[in-house]
Amino acid sequence: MAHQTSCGYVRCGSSDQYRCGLIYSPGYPTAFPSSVICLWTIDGPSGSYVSLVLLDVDLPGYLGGACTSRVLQIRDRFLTVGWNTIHGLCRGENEQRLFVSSSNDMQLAMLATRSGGDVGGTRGFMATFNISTFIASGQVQNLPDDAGFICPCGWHLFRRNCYQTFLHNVPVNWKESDAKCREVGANLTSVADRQEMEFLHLLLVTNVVVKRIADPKLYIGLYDIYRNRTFAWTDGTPVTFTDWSPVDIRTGFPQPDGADINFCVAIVMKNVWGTDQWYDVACDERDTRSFICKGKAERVTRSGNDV
Ligand SMILES: [Ca+2]
Repeated sequence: MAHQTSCGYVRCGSSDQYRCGLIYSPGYPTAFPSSVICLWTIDGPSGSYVSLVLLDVDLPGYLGGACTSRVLQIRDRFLTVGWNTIHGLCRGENEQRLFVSSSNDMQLAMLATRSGGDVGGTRGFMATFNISTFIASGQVQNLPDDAGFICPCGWHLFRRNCYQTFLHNVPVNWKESDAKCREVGANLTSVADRQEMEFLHLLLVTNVVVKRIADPKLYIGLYDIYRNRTFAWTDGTPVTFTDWSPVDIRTGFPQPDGADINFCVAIVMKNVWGTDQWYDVACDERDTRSFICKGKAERVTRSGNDV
């Protein structure tokens, strides 16, 4: 890894809480070195994500018309999963291109060696980045409707309901997680609309990504009642909103796909910036310890009956 002084890097904002910056190859745009190995890690606060725009790319990775080495690599990861190269460039791209990280960090690697290609006459690259956090489209805290309602310790109040993510000591299947919620007088959560989903997403960013007190796969109360993609909530509320993942990376199919007897539903977090992470999953599989319960909040009475 090269020293930061030799790899171009400018941050903006105060030094302890920078939120944006500029990254460029050594000598950009005039003097690309014959050999350079640089690694930049953009590291935002836990729960944030990184947006990177490649503004100008002109690299020496081509030799005789063929791509000989991925000179510039963009790497992403989520939670403890290792770095995954999501894009590699040999030379340049005509259009400016945006990359968004799954969670709070992103890596850029520059691996240009003299044998790797035609070094002469290239500018290198320049990119800008911004660090952001997920912002709900509406208010999700201190709602007027919630005045006078309370939740059990550790549960989260939203529109007169209480929510909590659980981390069971051993993996559970969907039905077992449903029973665990009922044991505490709740149900697996239903989600009535976008606002409730955004409230839940913020809870998941905190509990799954920042505090790590829940697994990234969490069962919710939706299930395929007739096994023909007719979905219902276990708490009996009508299905008025869904937030299916547009694609399952493993199968390539948009969700719900009914694959592998997928008759139950889980939120499988793969990034912090999008709520649309619902998957239909196998009901009997025990590959997560987590689920989300939702119960009615308690009204606090002035007479002191509940105190
Ligand atoms: Ca599925």
